[in-house]
Amino acid sequence: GKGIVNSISLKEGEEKFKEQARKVLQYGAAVVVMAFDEQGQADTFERKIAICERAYRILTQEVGFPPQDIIFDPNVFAVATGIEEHNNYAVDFIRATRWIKEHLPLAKVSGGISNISFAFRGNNRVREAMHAAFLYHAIKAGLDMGIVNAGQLEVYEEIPPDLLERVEDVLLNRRPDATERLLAFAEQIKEQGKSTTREEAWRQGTVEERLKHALIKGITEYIETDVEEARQKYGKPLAVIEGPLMAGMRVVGDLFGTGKMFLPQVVKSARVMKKAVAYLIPFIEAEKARSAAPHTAGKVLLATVKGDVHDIGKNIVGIVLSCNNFQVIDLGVMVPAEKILQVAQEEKVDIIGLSGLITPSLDEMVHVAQEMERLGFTVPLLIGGATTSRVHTAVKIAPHYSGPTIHVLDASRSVTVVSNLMTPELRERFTAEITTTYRQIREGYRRRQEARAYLSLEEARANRPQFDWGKVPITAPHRPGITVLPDYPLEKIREYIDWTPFFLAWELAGKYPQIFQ
Ligand code: B12
Repeated sequence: GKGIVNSISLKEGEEKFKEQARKVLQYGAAVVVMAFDEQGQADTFERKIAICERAYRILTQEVGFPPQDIIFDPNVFAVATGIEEHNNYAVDFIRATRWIKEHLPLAKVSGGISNISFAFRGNNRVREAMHAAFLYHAIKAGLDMGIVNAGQLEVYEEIPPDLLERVEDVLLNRRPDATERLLAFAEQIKEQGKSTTREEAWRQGTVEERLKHALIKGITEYIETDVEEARQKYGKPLAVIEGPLMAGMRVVGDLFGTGKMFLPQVVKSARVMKKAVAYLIPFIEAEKARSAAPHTAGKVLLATVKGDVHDIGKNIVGIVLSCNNFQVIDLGVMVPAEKILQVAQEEKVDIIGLSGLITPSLDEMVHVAQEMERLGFTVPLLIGGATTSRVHTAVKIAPHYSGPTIHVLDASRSVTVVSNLMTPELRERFTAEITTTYRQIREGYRRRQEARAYLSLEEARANRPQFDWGKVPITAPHRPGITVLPDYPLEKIREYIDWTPFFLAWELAGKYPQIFQ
């Protein structure tokens, strides 16, 4: 980690500022620079950017401060205070953030998020909605980090539309009566807040909806009851994990990926998921104890690769494998290649399974495969985790290792794969099939790459689309806004369906409808 000094500013003039900056530099720390100068704290867009530009120039040109270690805090001030001059505060912060990211290379931007909603102290629902919406817009403008009470944060997508509209009216200063409208609405919500009806309405949904809601909102209160209901409905405990729970986590991932959920919220979701899985483990164990199916035991080493902390999926795989009589050695998360291979040798494991969910893990897995080859390993290498894929495994990982290298989609499939690998009569045929399939995938991939002839940069630029808007008739929409067509003939909708993703799912590359040609 790296220390961050919070904070310095031009409040006491340039000399003091430079002296403090040099001290920070001496310790190798990064620094938060408040948009503050001799005249006071910057409140307008113009003052914010002028101070940040001046501080940036002094730090980079006079002090020799690395620009990537400068974190500007362009001051978040409370909006909806009833004072007209405050109405543009959120807009000014967002604009200043965008300006800093565009004009002050490598500098970062931070902010004290909860300040924005100070006018609504005592009304958590409004405050939480304001924080989520403000973060959503500020992150889009380039905000890198923020200080916020993670317990006081709503999921952007979950803010009721009527509240969101009023909150965004205030934050984006969209109408002169925005503050009054939000205040009036806030009173209403406060009243409702006293009866818990609205809060608990989600309990009326189907079990799948309730599980999804609990995962998104990070609510552990009812998770065991709901998981039990789902277990009875789905019959098999693993089906609950791979069905509704994974579906919920996918939604969490999508919301996070689009900036509508934030890391502390995902941490809460992960806790809910872990609790749900923990509840199901005894059932998985009991189920396996009952089933008399013989299994060839073997030793499997599991690890989440270096740099990656995701372990929910790997843990599930570990449980499922141990319930199937395999001995599992779980090395945990962030495990360097050397450690994995050292333990694998010491313990004489039969199979190594790597888990990884972030893009850098894909390269780390390639590294592990290279090391296995270098050290003369022959045991099968299993690859799993949400960002891994069969194509990546076949194209990027398998060529580096002469032992079997197999992508495994989920925990249930891991049992079949490991069983096949551990059963002498099945192993050869199974690995031969995989080798052939992966070779075909590689050839298909290479053909697609070769078929792509690239233009030079100059040619591509000369080839840019030319629009002459003066000549193109632009028709105004028949009716602006959202038009809901609740009962529309499917035959008509059919014409508009883009089947490309369908073909992609079947690994048939090409765009629809040209794919038929
Ligand atoms: C929960 C979660 C977290 C939690 C993890 C908690 C924990 N203890 O695991 C926390 C909050 C800590 C977290 C942190 C981060 N996360 Co995260 N996280 C997720 C989330 C929402 C769900 C993951 C999950 O648990 N899924 C449920 C499990 C059961 O599924 P699974 O892991 O895929 O496992 C199944 C199979 O893949 C398979 N399997 C898995 N491993 C293995 C191994 C073997 C050997 C086998 C055979 C099979 C197998 O079996 C499992 C069961 O069937 C995903 C989104 C998603 N849709 O995956 C993002 C996601 C993975 N995270 C993401 C990111 C960016 C991060 C952070 C970098 C965020 C940040 N800015 O700091 C950090 C990463 C820090 C790090 N260095 O690793 C991105 C990754 C994008 C990318 N391509 O790089 C995702 C995709 C979200 C997104 N859409 O942006 N995250």
